[in-house]
Amino acid sequence: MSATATLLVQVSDVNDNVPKFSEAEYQVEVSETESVGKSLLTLSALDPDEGVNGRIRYSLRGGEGRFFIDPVSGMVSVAGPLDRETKAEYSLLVVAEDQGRPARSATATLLVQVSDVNDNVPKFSEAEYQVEVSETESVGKSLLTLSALDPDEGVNGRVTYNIFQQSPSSDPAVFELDSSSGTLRLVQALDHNEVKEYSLKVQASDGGSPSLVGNVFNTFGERYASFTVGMNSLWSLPNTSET
Ligand SMILES: [Ca+2]
Ligand SMILES: [Ca+2]
Ligand SMILES: [Ca+2]
Ligand SMILES: [Ca+2]
Repeated sequence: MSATATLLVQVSDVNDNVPKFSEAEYQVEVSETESVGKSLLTLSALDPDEGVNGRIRYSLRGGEGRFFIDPVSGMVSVAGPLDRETKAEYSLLVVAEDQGRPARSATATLLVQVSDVNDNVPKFSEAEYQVEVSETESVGKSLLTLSALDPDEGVNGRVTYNIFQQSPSSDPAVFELDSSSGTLRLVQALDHNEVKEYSLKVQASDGGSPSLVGNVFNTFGERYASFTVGMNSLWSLPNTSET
């Protein structure tokens, strides 16, 4: 008599493979005005093990909640508002972990560069400047240097100045504003009998396209520097005895 029996030998998979990213470091650029939910790139790691031993789940470390990775697909997207002026670069750690027991994991670096958008209007250091000038002040004299700040990058933050409005008006010009330095100069002799006070509206524009300037939206008061030039009367001095 003999009997046969079938012996089934099952070779069970051992979680002996660590997930492997296609790159050690990934880079991506995103505009600072990109909307939440926008997909940036898909990261992928491979794990040749079977079943749960090869089933990868992705996660992110760092990034201050501004980025999200889909745990299954590895797609990275924007999860919060960005501002290049606050933070221009994020370095995140991406983790790929299989579901074996124990689990094995690998990491890669994801560098996110936040690119600039011209989203800041030049802002004057003061809402109003005042200067008093003697009517005998010599032509060519620098009266004041205005300064407006614009934290954007490159031309988006390069400020130029001009006189937007002057009251009362004058022809030829009494004042000249250096467009790049913001220095206001006297270019005509003053006469206190004619005009006692000039009021200038000065504008600061950046070099972005389109350029952001202060002449359209009155609600942003800080875009203007209302500029008053008051003149001393020197009537009490000798040689200015008119009237
Ligand atoms: Ca594995
Ligand atoms: Ca910004
Ligand atoms: Ca700007
Ligand atoms: Ca900006």
